[in-house]
Amino acid sequence: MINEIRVYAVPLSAETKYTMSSSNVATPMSTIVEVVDSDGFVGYGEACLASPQFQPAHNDGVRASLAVLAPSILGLDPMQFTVVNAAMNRALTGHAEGKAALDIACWDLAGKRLEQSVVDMLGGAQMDDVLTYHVVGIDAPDAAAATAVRLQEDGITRLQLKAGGRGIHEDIASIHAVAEVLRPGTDLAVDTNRGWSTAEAIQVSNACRDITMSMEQPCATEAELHQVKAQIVHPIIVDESSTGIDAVARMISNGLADGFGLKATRLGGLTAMRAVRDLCMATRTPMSSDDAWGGDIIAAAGVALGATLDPQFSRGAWLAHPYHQTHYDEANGPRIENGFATLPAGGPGLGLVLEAGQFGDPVAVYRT
Ligand code: 0XW
Ligand code: MG
Repeated sequence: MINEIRVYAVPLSAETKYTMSSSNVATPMSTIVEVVDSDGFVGYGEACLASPQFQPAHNDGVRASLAVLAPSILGLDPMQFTVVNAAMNRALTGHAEGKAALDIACWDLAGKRLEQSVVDMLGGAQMDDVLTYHVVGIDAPDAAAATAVRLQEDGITRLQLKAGGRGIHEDIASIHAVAEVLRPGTDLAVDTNRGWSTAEAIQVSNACRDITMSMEQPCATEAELHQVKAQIVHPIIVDESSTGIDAVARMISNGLADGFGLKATRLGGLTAMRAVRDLCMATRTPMSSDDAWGGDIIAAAGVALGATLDPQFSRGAWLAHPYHQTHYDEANGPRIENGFATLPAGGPGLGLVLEAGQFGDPVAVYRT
């Protein structure tokens, strides 16, 4: 049974400039949880929001939510994910990010108990190395194109160009500049992180009608996405509006979503991601397995889930470490080579080797 939960705060500064329509990423404080059971097995989970503007949650709030969530699962069997999640949902409405950190730690711990990898517990890998996608930030057209060239030289075949938060003529110029340097086989998504009005989204789509690309979360709300859907020529990928399995099911069945950008921390962890994955795969709906920001723990969870996707319906995984260059496990933390992320090979669970005390003093400790 779970008898101790320790919480750590770890800064993960963006060393490479990282820009979105709503915000620039500065120094997000990642929340790491260490869940210990009565036999001394330890599991790790993590949640980290890129910026307070990105989605309705923030990093101090994650740690505040744990003051309610952690005590609610003390004494429970960490292998019983359904029971653990039900207890957290009874204790606190919402706050999926704190729930995700604890849920992921339970998967890691359960894997160590079972001597199985989280990938195998999720059903097994359909890819050994996981396709990744990379961001081209908000920039002048020539600078954005230069980044796109460099990323493709590094073997990247999936680009996410950020847009929004400035005049749409600048966005349109950057989209055209990047499109001109795309190699055959490179996929382009233009992501405004909720940045355009409906009129702007329609204008951009029309101005880029000859470009093969998708539009990721072009507007802020599901209602606005519906409004633009009939008037744009590009597929819609839903990111910020995919807040839970109910929203995902609705947007698949009403035809709004052509694909999803999914994050374990927004959905509530690997248990929730597994359910949404099964829904997406059963309905042949492409999805990515990424997260807002974070280190090796959330990356290992994202890559594990990403490896289990049917390759035809995988939009890839996104990892933050190329931007903050921090590894918790230098040897096993997921690496990207030639556009693919490796699965951590450090043993069962998430496959990372983490040491007690490596994250400094806990900011909170909860005990039975
Ligand atoms: C590229 N991401 C997965 C990471 C950022 O924090 C935001 C995000 C997205 O697709 O919006
Ligand atoms: Mg997005």
